Amino acid sequence: MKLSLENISSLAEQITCPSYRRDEVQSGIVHIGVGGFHRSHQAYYMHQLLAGAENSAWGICGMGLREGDQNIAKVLKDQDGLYTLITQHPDGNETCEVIGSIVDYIFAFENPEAAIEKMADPAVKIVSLTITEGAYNFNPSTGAFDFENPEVQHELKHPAEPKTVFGFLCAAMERRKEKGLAAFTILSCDNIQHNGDVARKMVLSFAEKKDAALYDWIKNEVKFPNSMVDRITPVTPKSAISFLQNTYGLEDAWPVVCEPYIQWVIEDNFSNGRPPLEKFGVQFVPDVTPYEKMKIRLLNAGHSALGIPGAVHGHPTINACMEDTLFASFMRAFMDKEVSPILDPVEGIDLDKYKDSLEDRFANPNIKDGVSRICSESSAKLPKFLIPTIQENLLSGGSIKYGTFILAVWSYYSHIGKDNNNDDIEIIDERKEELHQSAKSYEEDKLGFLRISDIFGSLTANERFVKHYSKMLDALHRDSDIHALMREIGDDGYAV
Ligand code: CS2
Repeated sequence: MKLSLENISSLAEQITCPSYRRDEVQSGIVHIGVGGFHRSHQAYYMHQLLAGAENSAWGICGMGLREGDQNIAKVLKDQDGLYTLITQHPDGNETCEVIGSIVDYIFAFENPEAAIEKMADPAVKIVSLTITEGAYNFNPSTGAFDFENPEVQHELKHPAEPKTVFGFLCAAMERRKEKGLAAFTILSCDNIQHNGDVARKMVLSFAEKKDAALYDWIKNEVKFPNSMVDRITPVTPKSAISFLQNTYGLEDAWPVVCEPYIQWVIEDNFSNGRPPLEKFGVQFVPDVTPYEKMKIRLLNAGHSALGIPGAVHGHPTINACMEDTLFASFMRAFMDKEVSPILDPVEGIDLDKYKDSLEDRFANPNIKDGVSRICSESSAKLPKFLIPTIQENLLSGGSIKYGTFILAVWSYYSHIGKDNNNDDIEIIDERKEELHQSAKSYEEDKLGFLRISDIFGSLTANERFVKHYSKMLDALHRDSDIHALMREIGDDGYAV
């Protein structure tokens, strides 16, 4: 039976379905970037909230700004916004639940006017974002907004034709301002430290170029809480679709698979009210900085520490990396020796236990999180997840060899594009060609890869870093033996 509103009462006999009247739910939230993560995380929290009485103002209207969002737009339209969330437990059990919190969806790429009008609806109180790390459009080494971006240039000249999140948000805020409406909150849910502050800085930079009065209005009225989000959500495997079909007779074209763990920590700083999410385990705190730094530098960088060497070694998934004891101990040593020393204490969190729990989560054999997802868009991720850790350790005189190894392997991976079985590595990165060209210059210039300064800053100027990096990259080019190098690094083959 096809997943749709019409079939929900029959489906409810087989599988848990929304218990609330979806036709009575209003969209108090517009969410830009409805990917797997949004559907396993925020939409799941809102689904729990909607099941409670008097919360019907907090449904979600999903929005897709990119051409590539057409698939999700079609699936959600065909299924009345419904989808199944499959939570995979480490013991092999799974929990399946139909989620109903996405009550509307606008494919903004095709219909920008409808998207702007929706965001200017008085019922909308929050616009939340999972637009990926790269879409914040800043130069990671200077932090400045990139006005060279051709899409940004286009939308500044033609405000009625927004392309990026900045064009859309500013057009909507302009309309709210004209109508005399209260501002919405802009809630970033991407893995960037100080994600709210970064979103604010970028939106204000764009608005300043557009219109001084709008700039002032945003500055005074719009709140941008920082938040830390967490739930591992792999790319949906085809097997999830057939599993639902075989187990429940349910036809869902795009379910979501995730782990049981879920966390959301938000600064309690909203422009126009917020849902009472604390009832569902969301933590509201005055300052999210220590939580987000801990999560991004340990979990996200830990993923890259496994995924990039894993891709070259030929491990398909993160749990396969964790089954390889050399990989698992490499990652733990990276966390213990290079990340823990630069973290601030986090109230109520025992760091060792947190790292233990990350190991368990990564090892969950039923998540099968592909290394290709982890390595995707590394050019946007590593300047946020890893490079600042290396820079901070260089300043303090701390260990850098584990982090440096990850960068050396990334360079080798971008250059050769083949794993140790001689199979092609699937590289997904907007800057793939540029990364390949600079990595390829290794023969003439060993540090060629690192000369992309907006990614690596001035790492090439640091002697200690350069010494380790060159030695590791040479070793990789000699025999690409990831295990041998991991062993050597662990055995103190590379002095601090
Ligand atoms: C991953 C994240 O993108 C990545 O490389 O580390 O998607 C990670 O799975 C989530 O942030 C978990 O909360």
